[in-house]
Amino acid sequence: MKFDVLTLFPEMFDTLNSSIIKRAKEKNLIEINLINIRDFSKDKHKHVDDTPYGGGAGMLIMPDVVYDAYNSVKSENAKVIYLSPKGKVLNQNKVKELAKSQHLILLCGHYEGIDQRVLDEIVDEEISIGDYVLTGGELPAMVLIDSVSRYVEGVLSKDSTNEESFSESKENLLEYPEYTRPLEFRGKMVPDVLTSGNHKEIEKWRKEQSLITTYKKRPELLSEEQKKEAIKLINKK
Ligand code: 4GY
Repeated sequence: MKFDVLTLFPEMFDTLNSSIIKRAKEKNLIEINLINIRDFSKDKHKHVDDTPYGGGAGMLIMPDVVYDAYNSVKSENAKVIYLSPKGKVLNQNKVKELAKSQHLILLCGHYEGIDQRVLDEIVDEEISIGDYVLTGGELPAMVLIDSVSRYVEGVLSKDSTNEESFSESKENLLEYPEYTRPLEFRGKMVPDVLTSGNHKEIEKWRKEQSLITTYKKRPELLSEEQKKEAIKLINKK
């Protein structure tokens, strides 16, 4: 999977040189190319922005430089995504869908944004990572790269993809609580069932805990049926 990122601040993406994403790049499972929009400036002072027609605060990135940056990376099967608070809010289903693409071009705005004409010309999809305003599209682009890369074959261990299929795709529930050594921490014990060796019981307990956790923290994720079930489980204790 190839990500081409059009940005004025490529150095912000240094943070993708750690951990799982670093390893995915080293294994050539994903490729992340950073294209500095400033390299496509039309003047010797490397200007890329100008004041908005009609007045108002701040600067806008000019359309021609963005268009030329796009033309330097475009491909037949590429999907162009603009990260912006006006977009549809990203969720796990959208992440999975994007992971099927071979080539994503991520356009990052900064300052007051980008001239609308080039957005209308090249953008296939506008995506937001949540209803709040950032200083640029770079952090959202990194969020998208990170979340999508997890679905690229080989990036996660087989184990984690299996584990996940329960809480993410089977029922869309939150994760159950997990415990490791020591067996006792500040007077609190690890739940008995987890040390019982009874794998059927452990699976049942985890399923119940997922439902209870989701009910307590994010009840809006549950159907009426699931909420009734959660209440039953909570009263059982
Ligand atoms: N939220 N989700 C977001 C954002 C900042 C000016 C356009 C968000 O995706 N992007 O807040 N972006 C703005 C800054 C240019 C992007």
